[in-house]
Amino acid sequence: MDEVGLTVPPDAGAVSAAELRERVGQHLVFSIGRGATAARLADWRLALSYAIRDRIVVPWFQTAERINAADRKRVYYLSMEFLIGRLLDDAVANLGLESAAREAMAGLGVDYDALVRDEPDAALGNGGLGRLAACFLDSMSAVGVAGLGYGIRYDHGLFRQSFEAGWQAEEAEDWLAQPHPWEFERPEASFPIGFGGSVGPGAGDAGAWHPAETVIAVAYDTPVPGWQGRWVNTLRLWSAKPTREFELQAFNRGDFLGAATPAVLAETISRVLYPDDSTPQGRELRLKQEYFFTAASIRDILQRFERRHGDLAALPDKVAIQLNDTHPAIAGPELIRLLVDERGLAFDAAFDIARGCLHYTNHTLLPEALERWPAELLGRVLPCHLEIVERIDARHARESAAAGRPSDDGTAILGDGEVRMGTLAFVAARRVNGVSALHTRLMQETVFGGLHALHPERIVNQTNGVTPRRWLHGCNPPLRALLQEAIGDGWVADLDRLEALVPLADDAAFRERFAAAKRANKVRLAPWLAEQAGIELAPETLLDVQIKRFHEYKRQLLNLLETVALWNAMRQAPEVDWTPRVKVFGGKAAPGYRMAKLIIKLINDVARTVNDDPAVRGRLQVAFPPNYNVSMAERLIPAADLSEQISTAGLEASGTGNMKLALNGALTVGTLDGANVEIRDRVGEENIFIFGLTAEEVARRRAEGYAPAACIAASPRLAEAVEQIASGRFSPDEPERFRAIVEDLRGHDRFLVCADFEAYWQRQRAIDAAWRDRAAWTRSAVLNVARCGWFSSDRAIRGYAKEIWNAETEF
Ligand code: F58
Repeated sequence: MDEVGLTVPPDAGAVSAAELRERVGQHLVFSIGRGATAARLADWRLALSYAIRDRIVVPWFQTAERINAADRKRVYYLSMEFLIGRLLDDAVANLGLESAAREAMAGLGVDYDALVRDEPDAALGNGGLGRLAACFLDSMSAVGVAGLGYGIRYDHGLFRQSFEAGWQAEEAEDWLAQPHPWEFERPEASFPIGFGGSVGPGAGDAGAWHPAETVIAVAYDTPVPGWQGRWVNTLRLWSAKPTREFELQAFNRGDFLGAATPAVLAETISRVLYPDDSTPQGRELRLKQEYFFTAASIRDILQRFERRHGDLAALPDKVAIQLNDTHPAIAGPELIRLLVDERGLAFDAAFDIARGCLHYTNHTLLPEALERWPAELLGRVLPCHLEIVERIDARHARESAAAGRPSDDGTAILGDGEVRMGTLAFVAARRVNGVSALHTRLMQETVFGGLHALHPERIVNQTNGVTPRRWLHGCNPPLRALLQEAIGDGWVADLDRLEALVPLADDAAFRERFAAAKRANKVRLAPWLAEQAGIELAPETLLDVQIKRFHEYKRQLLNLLETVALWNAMRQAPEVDWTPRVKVFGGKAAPGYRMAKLIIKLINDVARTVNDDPAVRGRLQVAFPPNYNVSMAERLIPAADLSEQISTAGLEASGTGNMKLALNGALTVGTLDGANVEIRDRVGEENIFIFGLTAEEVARRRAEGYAPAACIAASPRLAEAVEQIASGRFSPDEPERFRAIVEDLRGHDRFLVCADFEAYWQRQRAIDAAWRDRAAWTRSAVLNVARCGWFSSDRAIRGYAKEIWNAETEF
């Protein structure tokens, strides 16, 4: 770096407020082109972001040099989604520049917090899967893994949600409307990506592919600084560009629109994030997106390897590739194709190399959410890859037969005219992991049972985690300050240190300060909640939150039925001293998921009825602020008292919101599902409210022939709530509106809402009672924080590095 005469000191943190202020002023003028008097909030935000980014660049180069010098094994995290959120405050905190940034901006007459809030969320993901990828990026930098995230630079992230008369409406999201200050465009890092065409006899034994259509994948790099800026990895997102801006012949003919059409078509590939989280869309464009970013990433990986190494057989020693769900599962066939067609390796050698590098994380066992592509479609869009998939399938069948375990339809990749991407990913991977202990066991016993019998060493568990930087240090300043005083700040990089709080749970003075921090978060939330949802949140009120995507298995409907039953009970017994509650719902439904959207409307209709009822004023309110996203989670989580994790047991792979809420001192009401089980194991049975059927009981009930009508008949309060919904009590303008919900509850109830209702109701009443002994409640909350250190994504990444990637960590 010296040779380019850089004057920026390499020590990221070492910058004074005065110096930073000077740099912000320079960026405002020379990067944004605006003077201080004309500058708008966004201009100041961009100027500060560039000034902060300047502090990251040198450590970024140094990280690359260290990785190269040590020839470290690299870890590539391939994910269709990175649900990043805002970056400014995160970068500032990671670099330890909070007070410098505040002081610098105050000196310029600008409020730092307003700048932070001005940044649009980078919402390049749907939910947990995308947010996990973002936490893992943070942790790979925090613990010093030589990691690189690959994804798509969508022009439009997840849609913006609003409510029109209580119905979800979707609007296009536009995060790139203003410059995105954190990225560097890399026009030189680009690859042509082909689609369609034919496969002829050619080099190698897989046949050469002649695509009919080609687009260019162009890289955009965002540096990802770890804690204290010591290590900076990269997020590389691909954008689709046309091979030619104009078809010149058409242009010269005067057909200007026609001349631009191929370019527009090419660019549609990275135009928009698919908002579907329930069913694989049978859409060609989605398949093209998957191949587009996977192919670009694999080529980039090979190119980087080949710059320093000759022998491709060494690829598995130097490269680990993690597939975040099956969306990049075409990586296996693509890597084999490149090794065979372009490097001249034999198929079997190429397969062994690919399987040495690839690892696959599964995030769902819901059959309708497991990706499958019609073989016809795959063959049309990726003809060469379909041939390779057939060869992989045949080889796997041979291998299995040779081991005396002939594969069957349950273990075949191709079947019923479809390519089963989960099976493909499994067969082409060295390790396959589930995301909680229960989920991993269910993978082994159910969906992947046949494959597990063939390859008993392949499926391993890595329970999810969340980054303590964003999800405690960043989002919860009052608790952060208290922790700093009580136990220092070592926990930010080593979350297990929260255990030092355990004895403080019995210290009344500490508990009071802990409760005061929670209270401060609620006071901070109140005006926002009033503005967003017309709700008055008094700090003494129990704040009960269910924030996550809308899906029937997550059972927002169970929570709502309990709300209706509680409303009835309060009206019927006004003399009782009810525990006051505010119930908050937050989340989006996939635009095509009709039932989920109807449940959203029902929540809004119930909310209106309950909130307008003077009989329950000050006792029960329902809030549904629209457009739940990462930034909203950062507001709600620190203030929450109760965390709703009530999925049908066996269906939530892990959950990560459950970890964030517990880490911020909310108590969980939950089923024994996903990582709730591990949260219970750590915080202790007495500090969590578990209820309902277990995964085994759910399976048994279903096998016995579950009839929800009997559960409804046995619970008068459930029957009353269902009847009110059926008779239009919440929709007098359209009494039949919720018929689909009622019919489903009474006749089918796939997710066993009715079976778990009474247990849930009883647990909620126990929670009401527990809230009244505030010292005991706070003690439990402290113990939740103290014992949730294990749910750090740093622990998860260290686990992946050791048990899956065989990669070093720096620290
Ligand atoms: C989630 N999956 C799981 N999928 O539901 C959750 O239990 C888990 O904690 C989390 O992954 C992280 O492991 C999830 O978020 C999606 O959003 C997909 C988006 C693309 C289509 C299919 C679903």
